[in-house]
Amino acid sequence: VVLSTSVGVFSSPHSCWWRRRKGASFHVSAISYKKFIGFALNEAKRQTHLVPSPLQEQFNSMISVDGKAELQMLSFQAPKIRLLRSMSIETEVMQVLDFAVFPEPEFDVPIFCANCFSTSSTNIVVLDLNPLHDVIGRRDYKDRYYKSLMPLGLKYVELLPWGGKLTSESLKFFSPIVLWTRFSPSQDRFDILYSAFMDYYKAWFELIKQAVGETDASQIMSNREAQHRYLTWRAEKDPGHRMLTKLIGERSSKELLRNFLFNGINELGSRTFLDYFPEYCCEDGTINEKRSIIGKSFENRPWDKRGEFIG
Ligand code: BLA
Repeated sequence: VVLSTSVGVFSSPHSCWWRRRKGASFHVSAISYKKFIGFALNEAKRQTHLVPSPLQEQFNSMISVDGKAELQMLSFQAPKIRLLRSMSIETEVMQVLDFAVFPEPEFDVPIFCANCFSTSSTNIVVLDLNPLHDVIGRRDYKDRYYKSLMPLGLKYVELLPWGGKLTSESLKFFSPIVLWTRFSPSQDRFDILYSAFMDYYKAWFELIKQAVGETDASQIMSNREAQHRYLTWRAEKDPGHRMLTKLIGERSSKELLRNFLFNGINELGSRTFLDYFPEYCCEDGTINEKRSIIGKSFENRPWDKRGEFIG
């Protein structure tokens, strides 16, 4: 099963039929994130010893309720890597990529995060090495992982402008090099996005390669809790939920979110969403369904060129 899926992924970079020919206009239906996945798996295989995750058997491929969309899931593990997983969705009108790599709790290395949502009218993208710990309060952590990456971030920040206001709570999960952008379909932008994806991914592998595993139990615990908090946030409030529920129904979508996309929720900790984010508690003790309590903010990029938070 893994093989057949991978073959599909790997065959696509060789058949770049969508590539721009001189004078040809850009057809949105031609967008595909398959080459992103193909690159990511090849690069990971070059860098480390990937083996299929036990999750692969359960989460492989799904067809949407209306029969029009296929969801493809791939998952692996490797030394230092708890989970490397991908979900892509392709329909006639929409293409989605949700790609993430989570380190083992011995490492406080950031989480690789690429989320792209494309239709014929827009592309919504978050590409980042999401910090595990607070980069606004903990300068040591920020400097350790992001100082040397600022030039890379700045290069793409100029090419992929800030996407405008967003759920304010999301910001503490983002790093000073986050690429949060929206753009209308264009081959040039799509090429820039692919290049950014490759560069950020390679940068992430550099970080994990150099990282030395923590041996102090309380540090490991703190990494574990930080990752659990991140997973808990995304499994509950990620902007893709509504679309996933529409595609595969509420039950399957919950299952996909908790057991595949944000796997680790049941293993890395036992605190609940409301333990981490009590401001979402309704009077009757349930979780407020709003995505944001504070509201949307940050019309402009809230970091300066040195990566200082100015929001
Ligand atoms: C929109 N996706 C967004 C937005 C963000 C993200 C910031 C803008 C809306 C907002 O402000 O919340 C992405 N937010 C993230 C990420 C983190 C975060 C990656 O906090 C990490 C910490 N997006 C997906 C998938 C789908 C998807 C899988 O990743 C669909 C299956 C869809 N994202 C999607 C859609 C929108 C969106 C439809 C626009 C709708 C909206 O603004 O709510």
